[in-house]
Amino acid sequence: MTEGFHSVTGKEIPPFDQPLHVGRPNIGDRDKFLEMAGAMFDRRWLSNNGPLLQELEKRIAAYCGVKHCIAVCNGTIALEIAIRALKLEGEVIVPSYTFVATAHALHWQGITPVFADIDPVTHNLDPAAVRRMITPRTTGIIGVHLWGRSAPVEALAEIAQEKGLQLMYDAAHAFGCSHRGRMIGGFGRAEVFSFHATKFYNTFEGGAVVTNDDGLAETIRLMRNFGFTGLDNVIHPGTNGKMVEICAAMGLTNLDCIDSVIEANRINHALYCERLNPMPGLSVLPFDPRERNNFQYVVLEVSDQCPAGRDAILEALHAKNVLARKYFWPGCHRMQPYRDLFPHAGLVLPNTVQVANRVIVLPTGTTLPAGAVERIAAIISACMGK
Ligand code: T4K
Repeated sequence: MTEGFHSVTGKEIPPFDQPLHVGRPNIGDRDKFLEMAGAMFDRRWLSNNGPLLQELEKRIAAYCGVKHCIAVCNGTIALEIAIRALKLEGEVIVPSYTFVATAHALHWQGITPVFADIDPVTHNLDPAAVRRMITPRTTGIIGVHLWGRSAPVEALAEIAQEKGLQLMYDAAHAFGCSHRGRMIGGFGRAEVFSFHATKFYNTFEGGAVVTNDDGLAETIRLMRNFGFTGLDNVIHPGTNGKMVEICAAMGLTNLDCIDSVIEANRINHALYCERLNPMPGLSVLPFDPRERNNFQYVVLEVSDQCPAGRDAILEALHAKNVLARKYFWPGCHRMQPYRDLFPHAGLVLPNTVQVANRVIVLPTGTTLPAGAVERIAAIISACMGK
């Protein structure tokens, strides 16, 4: 069948006028934002623990039900600071099926990321695989709540406790999500959010470490600002991880509309499920309706039963200006420097390899034009020859 020809309607599907990106930013009330920006200019207080930052940290901590939120300039620095604050060293177990920042945040600090396989159904770390990767050099585990669906937190806590390992989470995808009714943010010793522009909730660039541990929070606050306490007194090694006031203003603006963004994502996700799940070999990753979800990622899995391959579908979508993504292909273990450091890692990561070869992430969010999901589904249907 000709690519782009829709067999049900018999009509050629036109390409979208504008590219549909995965991760188009959601932006709240511009007037509110500009008002805050104006007040910030009047105060001439642009960074360094300003009033907007302090308000944002309080609101995020309350939203997640945790004692401390330390907002920083991006999610990667948040990971690096948390890793250092937990004194991780040697080897740390992480999934390979994640954004490369999870692994880089370790490698950047001279720590070896050891990749454990995932559960092919949940896409999250498989606790049995984590156990298999523990060596005498292992000091910790970083779980990732991939796609905003919680990692196996009870099983990982049990392993960490039994083996004397630190446990923290890369919760970059999971702001606004819950596990068994408890908000993500309070698991492990610390959790890290990303508020990058492409996340469903953004502060332009930004991130945060959240924790219920008073001592850890104090250390992380010091580390974020070169270890300064007072004007001339440096009492800890540190870096510059500060979130600036204009980012905090964006964060406060976007917190006010977070529920409507989630609702737009939920509706898109439900419609994608309705349109794509009946097609042979296709399934959209579900979210547990008993939990709070942000529905940020619409993850389409293309199985062997599908008449069209994953890459053929992706190509057809791109041809119509739908810039769907192959997140997180091919897995961190196939990216540099890990590809050279661990050339045979794939042998112990069969589920990672399989899932990374099956997934397409589709566009969602408040900017998706009306009727876009139906058109995207029609493009996919047509390229399958259905
Ligand atoms: N851990 C995990 C599990 C993560 O997923 C991430 C980040 C991190 C840690 C690190 O957090 P940060 O340090 O980033 O705060 C994107 C994002 O850059 C990255 O933040 C995110 N994960 C990852 C999943 O996706 P790319 O390189 O795939 O896409 P990018 O940034 O080029 O944006 C995608 C598309 O979105 C663009 O083609 C165009 C569109 N876009 C992008 C921006 C920035 C816009 O329309 N407007 C924009 O302002 O990484």
